[in-house]
Amino acid sequence: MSRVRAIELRLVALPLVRPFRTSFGEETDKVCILARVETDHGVGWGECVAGAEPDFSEEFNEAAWLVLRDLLAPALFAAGDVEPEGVEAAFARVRGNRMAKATLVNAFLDAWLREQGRSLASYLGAERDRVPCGVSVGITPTTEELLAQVEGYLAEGYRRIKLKIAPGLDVERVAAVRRAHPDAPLSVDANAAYRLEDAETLRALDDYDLLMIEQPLHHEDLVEHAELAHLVRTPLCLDESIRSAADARAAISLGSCRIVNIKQGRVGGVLEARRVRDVCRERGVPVWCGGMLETGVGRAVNLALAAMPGFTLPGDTSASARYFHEDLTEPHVLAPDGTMAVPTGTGIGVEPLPERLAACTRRVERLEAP
Ligand code: SMG
Ligand code: MG
Repeated sequence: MSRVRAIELRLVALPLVRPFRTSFGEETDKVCILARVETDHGVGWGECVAGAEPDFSEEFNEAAWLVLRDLLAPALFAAGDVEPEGVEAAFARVRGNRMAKATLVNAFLDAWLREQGRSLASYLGAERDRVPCGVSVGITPTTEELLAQVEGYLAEGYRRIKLKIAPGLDVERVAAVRRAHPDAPLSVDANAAYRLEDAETLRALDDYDLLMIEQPLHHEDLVEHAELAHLVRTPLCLDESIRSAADARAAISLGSCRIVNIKQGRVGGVLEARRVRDVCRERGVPVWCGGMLETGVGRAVNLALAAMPGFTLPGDTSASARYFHEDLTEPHVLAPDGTMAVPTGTGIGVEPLPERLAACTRRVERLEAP
């Protein structure tokens, strides 16, 4: 049991090594909230995966800041002595806002595990000390540039390449990459950009031996995903649609997907992420660990998650160098065999480096228990 005494919220901004374009927009900087939780026994860090705009999800930084400051922090202070599940219970009165909740669930868990001298990976029952990694390639201005990026990532050792697609920037691009790399493990991610009427285009992707099509349709269209699953051969994977273990149960029961992308930050933290994994595992559905361009803080959490049994496909757990010239933490490094080390230190196993943190901080607010 631990009691939270203070929470520091911090908005940070780090330039990305290259712009990241998806079907819904382009980012040139990673801007996110970090929370530093102080308990009566120690300190823990959490990263919020919300972005600057409500595009990937309804949540976005300014709204998440308000929810964290005015609702979740007071609820956590009022909860008194708690264990990690108690943090989730303290937040139950607030509907949704899972990205904001994940920030404090994970930060509390980090502090709690550090106090016990235990790593997150061991707490989650991780069975591997290294995980195979994939990489997500944004939409590029030209096909040539896409081919150059894919070439580079394969040369670095990445075990799976995910191509972002959007209507009009799909079949030809995928065909070009497949021609250049006949045996590379490839997948695509549409970030909800298509409609069921686009089934012909999506069916055309069947010719390119893709591991999956990720989130082709709207995030609320589980039934339409199930219909689409009958029209394409390539397995469908859901990302935005899965916000909880209950969502995973519904999607699998309906036949909306055959694979699930688990992002702990999207589902309310690592505890719920583990429940999503459990639901999928009981039903024989493979899962993999998604990414939200996290800094080294969130990425450490993702690596621990990806090391759990059931995570049978390479995740979007790429190296620090894929995202940043300088990460906030010591860098996560890809080995030539396409694997990365799961942090072994206590808690999440990493901490922001004070000078980097200071350099990229845009705003800080300290909240104290009454
Ligand atoms: O962390 O490597 C990463 C990014 C992986 O493509 C990625 N994430 O829909 O899966 C997804 C996207 C969402 C990112 S939007 C900021
Ligand atoms: Mg996705």
